Parts: sequence; C-alpha cells; structure tokens
Amino acid sequence: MNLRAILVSCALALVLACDKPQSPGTPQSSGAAPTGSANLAKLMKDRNLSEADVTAALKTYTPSGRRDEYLLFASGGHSGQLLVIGVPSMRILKYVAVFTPEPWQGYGVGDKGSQEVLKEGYRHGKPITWGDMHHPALSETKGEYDGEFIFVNDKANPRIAVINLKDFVTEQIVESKLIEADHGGAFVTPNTEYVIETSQYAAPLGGAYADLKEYNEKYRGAMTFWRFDRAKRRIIPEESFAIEFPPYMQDLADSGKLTSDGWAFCNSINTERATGGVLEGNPPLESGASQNDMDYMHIVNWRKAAEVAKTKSKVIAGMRVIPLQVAIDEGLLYFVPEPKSPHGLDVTPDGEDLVVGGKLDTHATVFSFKKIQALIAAKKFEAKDPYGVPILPFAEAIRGQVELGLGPLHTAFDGDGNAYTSLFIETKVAKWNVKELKLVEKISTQYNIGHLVAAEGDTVAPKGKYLVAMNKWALDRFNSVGPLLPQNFQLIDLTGEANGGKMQLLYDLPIGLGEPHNAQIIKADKIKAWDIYKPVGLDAITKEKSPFTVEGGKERVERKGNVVDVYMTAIRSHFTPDVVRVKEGDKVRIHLTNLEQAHDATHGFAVNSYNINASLEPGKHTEIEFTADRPGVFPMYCTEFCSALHLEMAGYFLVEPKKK
Ligand code: K7E
Ligand code: CUA
Repeated sequence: MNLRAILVSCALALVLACDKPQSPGTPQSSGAAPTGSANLAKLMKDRNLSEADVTAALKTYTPSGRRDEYLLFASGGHSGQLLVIGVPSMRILKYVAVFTPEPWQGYGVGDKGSQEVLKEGYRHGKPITWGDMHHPALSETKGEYDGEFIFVNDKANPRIAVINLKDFVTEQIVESKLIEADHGGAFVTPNTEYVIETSQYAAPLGGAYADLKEYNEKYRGAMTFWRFDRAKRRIIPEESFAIEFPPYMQDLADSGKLTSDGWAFCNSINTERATGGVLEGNPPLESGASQNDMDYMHIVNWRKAAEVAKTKSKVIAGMRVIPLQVAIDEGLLYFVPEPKSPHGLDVTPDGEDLVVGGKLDTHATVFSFKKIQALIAAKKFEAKDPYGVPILPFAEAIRGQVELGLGPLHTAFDGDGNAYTSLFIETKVAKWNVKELKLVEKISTQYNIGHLVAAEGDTVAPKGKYLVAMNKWALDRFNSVGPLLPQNFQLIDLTGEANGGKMQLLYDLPIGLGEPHNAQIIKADKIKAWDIYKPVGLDAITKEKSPFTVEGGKERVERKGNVVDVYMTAIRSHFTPDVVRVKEGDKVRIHLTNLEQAHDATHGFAVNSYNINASLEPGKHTEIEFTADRPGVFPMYCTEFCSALHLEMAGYFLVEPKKK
C-alpha cells in the first residue's frame, strides 16, 4: 500500500473513530476488546495523539525488517565520529570512528592499522583524542553523489579524513600544518578532484610565531585544495595546493557546479581584522568583528590555480602555496561584498546562483555567477581591499535579495526550484522560490536551527522529499538528562502530502554525543557496501589481502630473538592458538585472521591489561603489536556474542617473568 492509500484508510478510521463518540452499550464500553477503528481511536486517546501526529507516524514508521530509502551522514561533532542514520525512520545505524578511538570497532584500540591512521592525525606528533567535526562531504561524480567515499573535517586541529563507504572505515587522515583551524571544509569539487579545506582563524602560515600586533602583516588565511586520487583511495598531499588569503576569518565554502564548475567560493567574517584583547584596551573580538555592513565573498578560480601552483607556488609546511600577490596577478582571487557577518554560502543546483545568509541580515542574498564573470571579464572593480584584491560592485553582482527573517544561516535545495534557509534567531526554516525570489512558507523548529540538509540537496540533482533541521538547543523536547542536553535533529516532510501541501514536522531524534554541524542525505541504493571481507585475509585499511593472512591449519607461533609472531585464526567458537606463551619484554605481533565468511559472523579479540580490543568482521585480517612488558596471566577472549559457545571462545596469554 502506498502512503496515500495508508493515509486514506487511516483518515477513514479517524473519521469513524472521532466523529462517533462511543455510546453506552457499545462493545467497547462493555469491557470487550475494541477492534478496528475504535482500537485506533483508543490508542490515540490513550497516548494523546492528534491526527497530525498519526500522519507523521505513518510517514516515518518503518516496520521491522524494512529498510530506509535514504541515509543521513551526520557529523558527530566533538566525538570526532560520523553518524549514519536511516531516513525517514531516523534509526541510528552506525557511529563511524574517524578522529577518535572507538572501542567497539577496535579503532585505535590494539589494531595496528587503525592506530596508524589515527597517528596521521596527531598534531605535530601529539596525540589528539577529540575532534570538532563540522561538514561531511560525499564524493561526487559529475556533481552527483556516487556513494563511494565521504570526507569530513576537524575544525579544531585542521584535518581531513577519508572514509571508504565499502566498509565505512576511515582509511586516511591528513593534517594541515599550514593553518591552525579550518571551517570551510570538507567540500568536494564536482568530480571529487579536490577536497576543499579553508582556514577560519587567521594565524601565521606554517605554524610560525608572530605577535598579534603584527596581525595585518603576518597573519593569513588559506584555502587548501587536497588532491584526491580515487584509484588510490587517498589524498595526495604532494599534489595538493593552497592559496594564501588575507587575514579575515574565512567561513563556509562551496564548489561551483555546471555553469560555475572550476570555481570555488567562500564567505568571510571579520574583514575588520579585529583581534580581541579586552584586557589590553581593545574591543571584544565579536564586536570588533561586526562593525562593517559588508564582508567579502572570496571567488576563486581553482582550475586555473591548479595550473599556477605548478610553477608559481612556494612550499610552506609541506604544502604548495600560491602567494596572495600571485593569486591577484593571475586572476585567481576576487572579492564581492556580502551582507552582514555572513555564514552559509550555497551554490544552487544549476550552478548559476550563490546564496549567502547574513547572520545579522534578514535576507538571503542571491549572487549571479554569470554577472560575476561578466564583471571580472570587464575588469569592473569598485575598489581593492588593503591587500590589493579586486572587489566587484555588490549591486551589479547580485540577482536579488529575498527577505526571509531573522538570522539566516544555511540553505538547501529541492528538485523543484525551492530553497530552504535556516533562520537561527527565528528558529524556523524558510522555504522560498529561487527563480522568483519569493518566500513560500515557514515552519518552526525546536530550537535554534543551524545547518539543514535536504536529500541530495547540494548536488546537481536534489531529490526533495525530506529535510533534516539540525538544532542546537533541545530545551523541553526530551526527558531531562542534566544540564548538558542533546542536540535535536528534526525530520521535515517537504512533499506536502496529507498536510495541505505544506511542510510537516515528522520526528525528533536526540543526538547525545556532540554537536553535529552539517550532514548529507544520499539515496540508500547508491551505497554498495560489502557484507563481508573477501577474500579471507583482507586488511580493512589497505583493502588488500594481508601478506600475513593465516590459513586454517597453518596457525603457529614463531620466535626470532625477543620477537614473537603469533599466527592466529578465529572461527566459531575458538581462537587457534588459544594459549600463547611469551616472556616478559618480548615484542608480540599477533597476526589474526577471521576465517568466517558468514554475514555478520563478527568476533572480537580482547587481551586483559594491554588495552586491546580488535573487531574481527567476517574475513577480516588484523595486526596487533605490543610489548609484553607486564608479566602475569592474561585471559584473552572474544568480545562479540557470536555463538552458543561464545563464552568459551577464550584462552590465555601467559607472560613469564624475567629471571632475576
Ligand atoms: Cu555550525 Cu557549518 Cu561549522 Cu553553521 S557551521 S551551524
Ligand atoms: Cu567469537 Cu564470541
């Protein structure tokens, strides 16, 4: 039955139930079990549900065994993890370990491969055990999500991670030593040639020291284009480049597409170049940074910049950087004023327009890419900024503005020419028509909406249908859990079905592990994830059969000097070998292959006192390395309830003390 049919029959039931109050003497009141529509009416009454509630339930309820039509990939904020959530059911399916150790997946907890990935993300060699994930970006082919990879940024310690959607495993983290914080990232170019990462808080490039008194001269921003090699599944730092920016606070960024392909755009705030220093007689940073009515949108010709980087860049902290003056001389960078303290910058699906939300403005401002190009071609500049960057005239670069309400931030798109802009202060979503620049309707959210995401809404082919509002405050929406409250994801139906053509709020999903900022929604059938690792012995990080794969029957322990190699297998319900004897101070290398090929036949492998827990999905090979520096008897056991004899899937790791 399709939704319409369900709704019709439900509405019928409601009419039957609600229009005819039960009269004394009906079976319901005589104590017999109510049936059919009466049953439903009773349930609604007992649970205090309105007709709108029931409609919302019918639009989201997903019976056991049924799958979701879309997947939402959401930032996990401070957790440094990535959330995978089904839409419309809003069931959480996975927390993907990215910037932080994750015990269940064995990520950074004994498994050598994932520890090496985490180490790539150490800041100047120092372990970082949290992340500030903001913007996930799915890989694209011709401007559409292809379902192969997802990239995420860490704002605090500027990093980008690459997650392979074959197994939802983080395979690479790159750390930017050029900048000290990012925000305009991760965003991909339409064929995922580059992953964009733009700085937020200006600092001397490459980690140098300069006093704030030298802010104007020595502090800088930068937009980095990390080259992604799809065949190698990796970002190639040597083939990446950056463009030096003036020391404004660069903010959200987006790639051009179709008409505007080859260009990238980012907002800026603090073109006042305030530095704060309230105890030193300066205005507070936030008031110093919001004096100007306009800041500057940065307009970047990345395709040309990729060529210029080959000959006219200089290497800073391992990154090829195009100096600001070169960027100006080569026509790689232009500014256009944008109102006021802007935040979101979103390119329309056809690539023609750029929508900017000004936090302290009531409009969405729509810039025309064609007008911008015409102004650049005619060299029609109204001024230059203090660093010599040409500034295009605002009035001639825009197609128009649409009055939306208080605090416009981010904009998402559907496939019918509509835009949806979050209004932070008003705590609403405003739907408006892009072509006509006309407000259509608003819907309230609870509360303080930040980003919002529509199904494939930032691609060349948005799907409409669903929108998720990502709200910062929950206040009264959930049971109290103390002063630190969850964030609130609200699912909104965009179809207008069974709601008079209007948007309808369907569901609240509390997020209790950090502040997610942005998300992406992809058609679920685009994800072609593996069920198992095949062939047996596949390494999850290299995606190749490990040279240390252990075959059944070839399990053994080999000693060379003080290095002990344990070739071990796991299969229901035993490890072979199940007793391992080493001597205090030995270096132990456990090469562990899960021989299972049955779907979901996952084992775990934990060793007491050594902080080891590996996740062994079917067919996976894992390398575990440690020094047996503590003598004693250490049970090792399987940490997944894999079979009836799971508890017996155990053994002993014996470390014999050194002879005195
Ligand atoms: Cu929170 Cu995109 Cu980092 Cu807006 S950002 S809300
Ligand atoms: Cu294997 Cu439990």
